[in-house]
Amino acid sequence: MNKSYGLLPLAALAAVGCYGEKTQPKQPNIVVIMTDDHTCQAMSCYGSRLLETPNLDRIAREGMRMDRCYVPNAISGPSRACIITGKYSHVNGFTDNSRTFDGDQQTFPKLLHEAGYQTAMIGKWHLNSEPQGFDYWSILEGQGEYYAPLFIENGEKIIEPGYVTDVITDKAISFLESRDKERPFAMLYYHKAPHRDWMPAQRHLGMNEDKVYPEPATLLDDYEGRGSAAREQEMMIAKHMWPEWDLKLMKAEDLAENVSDSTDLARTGNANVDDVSRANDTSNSRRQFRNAYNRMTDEEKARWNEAYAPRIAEYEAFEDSDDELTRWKYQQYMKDYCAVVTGVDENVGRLLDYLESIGELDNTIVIYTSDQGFFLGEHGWFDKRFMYEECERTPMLVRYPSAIKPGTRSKALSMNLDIAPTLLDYAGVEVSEDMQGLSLRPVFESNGKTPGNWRDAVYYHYYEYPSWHSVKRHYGIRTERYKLIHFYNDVDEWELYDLKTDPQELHSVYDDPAYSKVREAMHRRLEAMQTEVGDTDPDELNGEFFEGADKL
Ligand code: SGN
Ligand code: CA
Repeated sequence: MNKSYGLLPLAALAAVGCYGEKTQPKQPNIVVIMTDDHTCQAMSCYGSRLLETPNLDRIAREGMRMDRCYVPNAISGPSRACIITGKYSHVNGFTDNSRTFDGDQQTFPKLLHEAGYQTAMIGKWHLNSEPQGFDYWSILEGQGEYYAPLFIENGEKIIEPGYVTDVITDKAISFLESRDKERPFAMLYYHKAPHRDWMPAQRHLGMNEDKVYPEPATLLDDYEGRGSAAREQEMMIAKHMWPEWDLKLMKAEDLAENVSDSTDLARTGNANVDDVSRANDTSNSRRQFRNAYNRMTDEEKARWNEAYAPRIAEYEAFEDSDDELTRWKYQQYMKDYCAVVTGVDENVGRLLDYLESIGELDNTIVIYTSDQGFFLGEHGWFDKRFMYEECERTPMLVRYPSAIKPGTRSKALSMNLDIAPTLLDYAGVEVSEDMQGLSLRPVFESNGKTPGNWRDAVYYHYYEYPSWHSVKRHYGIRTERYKLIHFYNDVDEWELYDLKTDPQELHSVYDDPAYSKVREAMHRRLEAMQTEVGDTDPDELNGEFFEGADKL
């Protein structure tokens, strides 16, 4: 038996209602729930008007909702690497999705494992090297598939029948069932959903058919007031959302496995992004969707065809203006995205209920987060990558009743880099000096008040350009009120936003004389931050060949 558990019976350790150190078990269980591309705008506990997420809301109601949690690099692999190392991308080396994570470096699962935890990694890993430090791992290959997903399980490839969100949860529960009950566990339970192309589970097909979603005010944004990065991206619902892959506008007769209509090789690794940009290369759309669709069983396909037939008919009859088409596409996007989030919500509920049924829920730190936020039509966009609020900010809910008062909300500036030191802190494992995140323990244990000497700014650096969606490289800093961004590489442009007067980040005030003092102060703060985090030559990748182009 682990010695820290030997001291007191579990029931006594899981005291509710006291938020001090004394009542906490030395080694609580840990479950980090991560979704892919889920954003606060699609969670009812964050005030979403798009859908209800009762099980995620439960975590917020029984724990803490963090309102200002930011990622240092809003893209999958990099964000995941930041979480497990507690270090920025320029330090852990995983700057963009093409990299291969150096798994020999220190990570929090490894440290927990050494401290006696049983560790598991289940779902989307996306770090391109084998997981290290886990007793059990079962990961999706690359992005993974919604139906009949392929897993690599402790090194062996297996296709699992069913729907990915359900399968990941089944695996999580069976790991917990077969664990050594004498030792604490730390499980990374990482969903593929709701990543593009937003394929709902069978039971959710058509569930949002009659809904009309509120449109974001900036759905038809003209990008006035910002620089070339906002204008030149390729993530517009109007132009870059593909009819077949994204909107499922493909008829059964075109979907047969033996039909082939393109020689495009982008997904298999030979596309030259200089010739044709990915997001503009719609020849992928049909092939990708056909591949995804043909993972379904015949019964599943039949239900799918029935569910999407009305949408296809509507599209074929569409005669309205381009703006109306954008608005229509936005509605279809939301129907699918929200249905996929419902699948996540149900499965998170299933996992919470399971933990409760075995008596471990209150003795477990449950974190819910996403690898970044996402655009749900704001600025006319889908995808992420920008240092703008919708995706730099990520959801963060934490339930741990012996440290966190139920129903608290925190406005403290937090980062996903903080997850590693926080968990190590609660597990009683020393947090090494080179970890760059902060333990959130003082934030959790001050009933929603931001502790006095807490951080006053968060740093950001995005590198993946040229690549998917053509978002230019940029770095910057966000404080309570302002955001300073530098777009570099093929441009040299600064943006400054006053988040108090312009929360939607529509008008850069960088050249506004009224903000000259703020601008200077923000430049100074940015430089100090870059020194502090060790990103002292942030433009250094300038001109370096982007090795990711053929691997993403
Ligand atoms: C895929 C998607 C992109 C998406 C990246 C990165 N294209 O390449 O739209 O930006 O993943 O997403 S798709 O045609 O394959 O859907 S990330 O969350 O994994 O970083
Ligand atoms: Ca993602």
